[in-house]
Amino acid sequence: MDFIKIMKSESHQAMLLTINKFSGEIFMKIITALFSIILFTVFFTSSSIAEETQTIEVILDSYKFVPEKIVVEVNKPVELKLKSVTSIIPHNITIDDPESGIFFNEDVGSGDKGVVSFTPTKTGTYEFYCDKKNIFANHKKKGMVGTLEVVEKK
Ligand SMILES: [Cu+2]
Repeated sequence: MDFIKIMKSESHQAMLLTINKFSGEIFMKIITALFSIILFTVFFTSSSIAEETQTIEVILDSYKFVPEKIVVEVNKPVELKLKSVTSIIPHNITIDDPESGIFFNEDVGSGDKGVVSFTPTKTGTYEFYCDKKNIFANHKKKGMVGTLEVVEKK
């Protein structure tokens, strides 16, 4: 009799253990699913914000900008990531057209980086240039000029 009782209680415990293990697995699955949903949401929200900003890398060299021509869409934020590749000469990027939301004057030291952010509000073609000049060189006259074209949204 005792033996049967022990057997019964053992199988009961084993069953409880199985139930615990099973609910533990379900719990982990729910947690994993929730975590995936959160990751998914964060990823898509951030990528849609990233899509809104037009990010362009602009290299400042002596005496040129690469690329020379930048095309962006109107009424969408623009971020110019500036990177100087010179070892001595500091440069700059300038546009002054407040009416169209495009105005900045950013110095970039040799080998340095910088960022310029703006939102163009009018389509058109704008000239950007380096405003550095000294007795040796007028950077704009030496060819440190580029074109920003603001076009309608696609
Ligand atoms: Cu310059």
